[in-house]
Amino acid sequence: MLKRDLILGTAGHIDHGKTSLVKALTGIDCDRLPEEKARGITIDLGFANLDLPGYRIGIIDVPGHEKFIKNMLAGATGFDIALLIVAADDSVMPQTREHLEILKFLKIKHGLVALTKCDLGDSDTLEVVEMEIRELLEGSAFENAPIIQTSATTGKGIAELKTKITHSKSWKWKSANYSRGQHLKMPQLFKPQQPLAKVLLNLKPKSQRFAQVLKQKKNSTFSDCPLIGHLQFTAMERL
Ligand SMILES: Nc1nc2c(ncn2[C@@H]2O[C@H](COP(=O)(O)OP(=O)(O)O)[C@@H](O)[C@H]2O)c(=O)[nH]1
Ligand SMILES: [Mg+2]
Repeated sequence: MLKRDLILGTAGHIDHGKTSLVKALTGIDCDRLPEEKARGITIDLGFANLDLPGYRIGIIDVPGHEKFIKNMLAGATGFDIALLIVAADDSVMPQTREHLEILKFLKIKHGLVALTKCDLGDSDTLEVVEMEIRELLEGSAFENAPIIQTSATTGKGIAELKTKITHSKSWKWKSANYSRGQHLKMPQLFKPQQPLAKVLLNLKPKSQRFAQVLKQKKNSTFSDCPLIGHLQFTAMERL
């Protein structure tokens, strides 16, 4: 049977263990830039993949630092499923909230929560942090998302997380090429700063079909967001 393609992306505050969790899930270190290695933080988007029964999951790992929020936004436009990450020893922090707001803005409906670094918290702490997460998610599409206790250090919860991704009813119905990116609205994402014609010149042949459609649109200009490139075209081609 053909595996279904889904993009899962991380979200959450810096140092909460996003990149470590992706590595624990896939064996892939998404921090590939020398500067990321030197500073020990994620700067640009990182990519990994995970084959699960029935699904081929592409993973996008985003930076949690507030300075790199544009990169996070760029990655998040391609998410089908968000993996919101909150560290047990730090709980909900500013970029946990900010990234959640971005997920809401992009109308991403599917998600899970990983409570990371559980090796650093006792059961009372974990319970309190889970309560804070539930409070944060109240009223959002992620209100009933599963919260999985994990530790990239001990391996706790990694198998359970894979199982939850595989068996979630929430996205099970999706066909192999279902339309992702319904949430992308040109006027919202692209500010009238750069003539679209210029951007079109740089498009890869793959995107030319969509470029034709864009040409007919009124708001055919691009924002100055450095990342809007390939990912958004890929997502928008599916509109
Ligand atoms: N004790 C413990 N430390 C962790 C765990 N996951 C990540 N870390 C550490 O937390 C720091 C930040 O992790 P990283 O994955 O880079 O966080 P990110 O900024 O959210 O991507 C690193 O020093 C990791 O070694 C965990 O499960 N347990
Ligand atoms: Mg990281």
